Amino acid sequence: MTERTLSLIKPDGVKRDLIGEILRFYEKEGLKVVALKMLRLSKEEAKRFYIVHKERPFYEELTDYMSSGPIVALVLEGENAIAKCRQIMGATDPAEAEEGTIRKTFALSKGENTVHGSDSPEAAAQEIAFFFSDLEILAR
Ligand code: FUP
Repeated sequence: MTERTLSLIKPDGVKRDLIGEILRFYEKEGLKVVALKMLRLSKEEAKRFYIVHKERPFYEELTDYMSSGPIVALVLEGENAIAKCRQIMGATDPAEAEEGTIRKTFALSKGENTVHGSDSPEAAAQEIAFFFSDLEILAR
């Protein structure tokens, strides 16, 4: 099934000039970039994006970090894009991520873990709409 998912290159990834390498991880596995932009989230926007984690002890730290510098938002399209993107990213904690994944290769810690990817069709739809209008998503 062709799906779309939302991925972010987080501040640590942009800061270390990993945008190109991260796009390669996705593109070489057949995920197509159908929308892409660079932006910086305000603290309030980061809190809204991660609202599902509002009760978690790391919410403040996470949203401070996510608003600390530019990020890249992208919509990826392909067969089983949601699961495939998460497989390419690897586990949240780089210490637990499989060899060859983005997080195993680049992540600095469980918090500064370089990329985000939607975890369900519902999250993907909501997260894509958070960053992009329909007009900004291109047919390929
Ligand atoms: P993931 O879906 O792999 O991005 O992971 P989660 O949705 O569980 O967590 C979202 C973000 O919260 C992670 F990317 C980093 C941050 N986080 C922490 O900082 N500490 C934790 O213990 C868990 C998550």
